[in-house]
Amino acid sequence: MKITDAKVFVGGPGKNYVTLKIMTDQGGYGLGDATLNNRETLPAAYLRDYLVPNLIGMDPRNSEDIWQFFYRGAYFRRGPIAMAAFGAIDMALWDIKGKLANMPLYQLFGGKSRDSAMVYAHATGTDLEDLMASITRYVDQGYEAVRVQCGIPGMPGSGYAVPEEKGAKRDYITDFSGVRPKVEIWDSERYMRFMPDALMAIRERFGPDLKILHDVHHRLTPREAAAFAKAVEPARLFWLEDPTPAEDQGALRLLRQHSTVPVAIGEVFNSIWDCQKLIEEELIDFIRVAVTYVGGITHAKRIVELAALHHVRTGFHGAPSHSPICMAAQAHLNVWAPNFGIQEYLVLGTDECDALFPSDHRMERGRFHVSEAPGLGVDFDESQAERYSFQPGSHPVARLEDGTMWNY
Ligand code: CS2
Ligand code: MG
Repeated sequence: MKITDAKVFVGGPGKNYVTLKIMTDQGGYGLGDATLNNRETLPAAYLRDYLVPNLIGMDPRNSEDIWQFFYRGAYFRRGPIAMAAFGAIDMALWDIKGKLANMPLYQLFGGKSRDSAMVYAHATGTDLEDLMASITRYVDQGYEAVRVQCGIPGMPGSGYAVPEEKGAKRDYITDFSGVRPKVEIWDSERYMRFMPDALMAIRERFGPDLKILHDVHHRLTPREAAAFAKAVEPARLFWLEDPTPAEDQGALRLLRQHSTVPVAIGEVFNSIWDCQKLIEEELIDFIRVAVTYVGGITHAKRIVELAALHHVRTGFHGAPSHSPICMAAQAHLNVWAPNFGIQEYLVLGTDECDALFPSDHRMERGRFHVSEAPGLGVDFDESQAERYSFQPGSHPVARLEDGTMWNY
């Protein structure tokens, strides 16, 4: 069996999805997602210029060897661009394998450990009352878990993932007015003064059962993060996400000495080496890698298995930047993984997105139900894809009030 061709598409409804389609000499095909938020054309170029020409003629069933060939063969290893490109290939090869076996992918991993996967939604508010209203909307829809982000009084620009107007949503932070980012202002002191009481007020309003998550988006120093984690303990969070800059794996030691708040980190990681220390030293409780950014299912599974040895559960990244192909790969891992924790999932399944990526995966009352179709269980409609093209966009950047650049 041989790979005969592979095509790369960039575009989608309000997003720049990077979709890879690998064709075989037996008429079948597999799909992969290489979307790297706000840098989408780069994994697409890596695929088109270097990886696809090498893929032609390879046996698509040898997904492990193909992964090693690209990873080791590049010599200059890792990094988000390369790993997203390898990730798309790996997903597509698993998709082909599942279709050959005529089984949904989770069966090839070891079957189901659960019927569906708990997901969390994003509640956002310009102020606490606005946030409470947003949480209520999700609780009423049956969600058991909600990430809460709130505007900070006195902070111009308000804070990470906060909407501009009351009642508005801010799920997707990319601004498509061009590649020059808008500037948001950050003030750790004001944030640390306000947020612990706000989280406690949410706990009191919604009672003991709601799973409350909060994302610091890498903005505190290790000492500040330790103090913050201690201060939010009474709110009994499900997790505190990215309290410190993710590249410093040692930064969480101080937090661990001062607090038992569950910690989640990893959405910016590209490999097992980025989280090895965090997992082996048991400095985290949830690993948040995305299947796309860590080189696909082959490498993500290795991370999940290392995590399982150290009581670390999964909480895969599910920002709307990932296409339904990545979300499908994660859905299969979620129903299999013995150490599944939760899945981030933003309901952005607009009609256009469903038309571009038809599937039987379904979300119901805060739970994701995996499709029983062979392979990944998601398709790609090329005639729909013709409607879209790359749109330049950017994240905002963060600066302190005096102008100093900070972590977005
Ligand atoms: C966020 C992301 O989902 C999350 O937890 O931290 O939305 C992140 O800001 C984006 O993926 C950046 O592209
Ligand atoms: Mg996050």
